[in-house]
Amino acid sequence: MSRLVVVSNRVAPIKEGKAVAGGLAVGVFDALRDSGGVWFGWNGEVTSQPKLVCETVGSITYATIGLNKRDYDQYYRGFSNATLWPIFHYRIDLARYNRDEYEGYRRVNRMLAEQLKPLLQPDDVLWIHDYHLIPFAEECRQLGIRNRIGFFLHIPFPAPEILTAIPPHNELLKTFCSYDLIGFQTEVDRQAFEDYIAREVRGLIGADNAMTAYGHDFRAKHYPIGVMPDEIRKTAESYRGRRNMIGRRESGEPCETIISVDRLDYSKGLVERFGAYEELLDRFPEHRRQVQFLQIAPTSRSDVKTYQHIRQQLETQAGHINGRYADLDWMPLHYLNKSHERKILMGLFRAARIGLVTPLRDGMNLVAKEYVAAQNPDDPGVLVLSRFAGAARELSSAVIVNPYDRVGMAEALDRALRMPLEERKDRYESMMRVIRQNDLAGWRDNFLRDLRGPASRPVLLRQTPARAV
Ligand code: ADQ
Repeated sequence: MSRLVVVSNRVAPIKEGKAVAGGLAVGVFDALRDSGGVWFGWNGEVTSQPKLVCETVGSITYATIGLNKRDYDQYYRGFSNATLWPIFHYRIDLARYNRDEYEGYRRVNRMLAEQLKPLLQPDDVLWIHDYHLIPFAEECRQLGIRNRIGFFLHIPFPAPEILTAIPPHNELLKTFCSYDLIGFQTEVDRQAFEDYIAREVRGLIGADNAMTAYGHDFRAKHYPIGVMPDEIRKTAESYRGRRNMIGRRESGEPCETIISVDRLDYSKGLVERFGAYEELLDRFPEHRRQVQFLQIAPTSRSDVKTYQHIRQQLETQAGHINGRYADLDWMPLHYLNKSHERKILMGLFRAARIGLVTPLRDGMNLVAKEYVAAQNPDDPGVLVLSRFAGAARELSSAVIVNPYDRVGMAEALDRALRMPLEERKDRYESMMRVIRQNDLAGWRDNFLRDLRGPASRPVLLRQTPARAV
């Protein structure tokens, strides 16, 4: 079978057993470990003389390179994280556009394609990940690379009305169509992409997920990313460490735990979530001293301005909630910015009565699936899940909430805290069926099978007139 070459913005400094924050890193690492191959991308360092370094650990060769300061500012901090990330998460209000940054983004994609070219073998299959690398295939094609190239978007794909706020959207989407296969998390994302192709560029939409646009034939399909449920359950069962801090107050009296684990990001809805928890304590005084909320949120992108702002906001809110409600032997909110080892997280998930996952927008959200997979089947906790997480499309047996509805979320938490065992089990079993069906191996295998499969020319089904842009 042909070798797999994975390209992602960041190649995590992963050695077996090390903590990994970030869903992409977890998914890709597990996929490559099983099949072997090359993982190529940025090593996370900013340096004046970037140099490609190859290191083989187990079955994976890590080929990494640094970025110079200008590239880091324009490609990473700029166009990727201050333009694409907010807009793809429906936050036009937080986005900025700067033409130099866009040019830096294109330049780094070109440089990365040039660096990768000498490492490639003719029958390698390339799998490119996420929004930092949308033009990567186009750059490869211009260098004469003819390998199959697929792309998976881990974040949402916005509706055309939102996407067109990016001034060079047309040029950007033109490069997107150079892939042989484009994967999305949900059917909603794929449909938004199809709408753009059909309405904005008069592309052709064919049967079997085939499309033609800008003179390229490709497929676009959804592949919901999953987790490895058996491994999670085993890890969660075997973890004995700090679990005692959960489920008890300092005095030793029982206390239910609500847990949330996210990268500290405005798309994850932490501010709204803290507000909902305060509302719960306010509106349902019977839960005071009976419940604690553990929010683990390691900082990310802390040199991007909007991230500094949300961090300050959360510190103020956490101080306010604890100042208002805490007692000598009860801390209502534990707010930790530290990253944690996976086995600790899984153990904490299992011990917590509620998994509270309430992003304002999220491509999928692996924490939601991990929380469910970590539960004890005989006494499972309850997943409270935002309707705006991709995971809500699959996990419809969670308690689904709207993260903009503070009182509605407080009521959902109250309901989850009171939920009888039989209902908890029913919901858990139904979610586990889906999690098993669409696990991480399935996600990878389905994507790679389609990428390696025959390319087909699209059959015209519908073509709509172009709109004025
Ligand atoms: P992320 O936005 O990073 O990923 P998510 O899907 O929740 O979000 O993945 C986070 C992963 O990192 C989980 O596996 C979690 O266990 C781990 N993690 C989080 N906090 C941690 C901590 N403190 N310590 C250790 N590990 C931690 C992007 C998209 C998502 C999409 C994923 C995968 O934004 O929507 O689900 O990619 O495609």
